[in-house]
Amino acid sequence: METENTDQQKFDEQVNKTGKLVLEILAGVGVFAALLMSIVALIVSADRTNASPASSGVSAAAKAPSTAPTSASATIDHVTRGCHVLTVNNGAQTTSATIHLAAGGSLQVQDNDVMPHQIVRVAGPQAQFAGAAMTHMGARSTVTFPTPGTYSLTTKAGEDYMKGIQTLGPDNTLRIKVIVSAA
Ligand SMILES: [Cu+2]
Repeated sequence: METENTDQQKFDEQVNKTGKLVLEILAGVGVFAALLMSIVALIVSADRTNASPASSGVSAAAKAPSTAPTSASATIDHVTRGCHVLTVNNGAQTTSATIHLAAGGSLQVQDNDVMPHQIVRVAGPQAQFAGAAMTHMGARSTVTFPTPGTYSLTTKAGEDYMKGIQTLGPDNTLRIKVIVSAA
């Protein structure tokens, strides 16, 4: 009996231990699972909190790489030597200018010269011209650049509006290079 009892007790103890162990494992798994879930929940919520400014930032970020402006202005002015020069964005007078724009951006040109100028594209993607033939002093044209790329523009000058205008040297050829980056 005594041994039987002991055996029984041992068996019971063993069952208890095993049972406890199983319970402990289950509890452990449960705690682990709960931890895992809360970690997942944290990650998800972290992602969401990151995502909302990021997703609203995406459009801004997509536009951000292109810090290029969406518009530029140039004037064609009369000078004695070479007859005409360019002034871009109120900068220095030049015969050859480089302009940076974002895709979809536009360049407005005003012809203040004593002769007409027609603005033409000599290289690069297709550009949209409005009022390209500037046929009076103060005439304006707008060139819009829909796609990224490098556009080369020049002007075809016409005859002086009035007689007797003296200039020195051959007439300048005006060149405008427009580098258009993705919007
Ligand atoms: Cu001129």
